[in-house]
Amino acid sequence: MKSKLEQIRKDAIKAFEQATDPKTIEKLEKQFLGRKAELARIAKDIKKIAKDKRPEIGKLINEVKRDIASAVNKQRATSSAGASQTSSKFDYTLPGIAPATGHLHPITQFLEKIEDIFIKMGYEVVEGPELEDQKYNFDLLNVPEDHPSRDIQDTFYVSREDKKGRPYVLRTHTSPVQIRALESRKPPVRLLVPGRVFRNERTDAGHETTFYQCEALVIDKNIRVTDLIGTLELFIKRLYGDDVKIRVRPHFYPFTEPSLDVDMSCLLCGGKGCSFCKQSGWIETLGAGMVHPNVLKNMKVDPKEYSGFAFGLGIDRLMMLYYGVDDIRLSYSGDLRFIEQF
Ligand code: FA5
Repeated sequence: MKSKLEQIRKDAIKAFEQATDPKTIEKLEKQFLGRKAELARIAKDIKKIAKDKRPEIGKLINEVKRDIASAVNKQRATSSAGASQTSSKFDYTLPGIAPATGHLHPITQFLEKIEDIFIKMGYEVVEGPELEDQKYNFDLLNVPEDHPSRDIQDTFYVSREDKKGRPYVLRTHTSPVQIRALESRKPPVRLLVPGRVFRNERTDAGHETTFYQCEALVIDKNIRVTDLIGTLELFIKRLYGDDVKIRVRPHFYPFTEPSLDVDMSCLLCGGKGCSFCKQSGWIETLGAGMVHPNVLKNMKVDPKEYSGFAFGLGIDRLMMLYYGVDDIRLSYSGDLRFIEQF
C-alpha cells in the first residue's frame, strides 16, 4: 500500500509539472484529488487495512494529499502569471519614453555666456523695466523731444502717462538703465544690463520688433576711447575666438560723444556676403561711445572728474553669428524644430 501511495504522489507531481493551461490543471486536480480518485478510494478503504498499520497509512495518505494540493496551487500560480504576461499588450522589456523636459532659450543661453565674460572682468549685472518713462528712455539720455534721432527708434507707446502727460514707451534700448542705475550708485561703476527691447521695425532676416540688447557702462577717472575699443575687442575674441575681425565706424548717438558703430565679419558666409549681412560681409553688432557730458551731469556725475564709455550689444545678432542661425525671426517663432536644436 505504501508503494502505491508513493507512486500516486510521484505521478501526480510529474503530471502537474507538465500542465501549462488552466483546463489541464483542473482536470488533473479532479483526477488525483477528486471523489473518484484512487487516493480517495484508498482513504475510504482504510478500515480494510490491519489496525496496527492504519495510523501509518492514514498519515501517508494525508501527506500525499497535501503534496498533490500544493503541486496544484503552484502550477495554477505559474500558469496564471504566464497567461497575464502573454495577454498583456505592454512589453516591459522595451526602453522607456523619456519625459519631455524644457531648456533655456538659445538667447538666454547665449546671454549667460556674455554675462560670464563680463562678470570675470568685474562687471555688475543690473536690470531695468521694459515699460519705460520717456524721461529715462530719451530725455536724460540727451535726446531732446523734437530731435530726429527719436524717429530712428520709432516705437510702441501705451496709454499710461508720465508727469508731463506723455505716454510711457516700451523701451527702445537698454540705455535708460544707465540713468536708473546711477540713481543708487556712485562712480567708479562697471555695469552690464541685459534685457528685452522693442521697436517698430519692418522685419527681415536681421531685424525684429522685439529683440535683446546688453548695455555696458563704465565710469571712472581717466577712461578713454582706447579702453572702450580694447574692452570690445577682448569681449568679441573671448566669445568667437581670435580669428574674428571687427570694424569700427564713426556714428551718431545723442548720449555718447564720440560715438561708434562696431561691425563683426559675418561668420555665416565667411565675409562673402549673404542675406543676413545684406551681401556686405559685415554685421552691425553694437553701438558704442564715450558717455556724453550732459548724460554724466544727468547722472549727477561731474564730467570734469569722471569719464566713461558705454555700448549696447545686439544680442540676437551676436547669438545668430555664434550658432549659425540665418534668420532672426526663428528665435521668436515658437517653432520647436528650431528651439530643440540648442
Ligand atoms: C542703440 O540701441 C544704442 N542704445 C546703443 C548704444 C548704447 C550706443 C550705449 C552708445 C552707447 P542701435 O539702435 O544701433 O543702438 O542698436 C544697437 C544694436 O542693437 C545694433 O547694433 C543691432 O545689433 C541691434 N539691433 C538694432 N535694431 C535691431 C532690430 N530691429 N533687430 C535686431 N537687432 C537690432
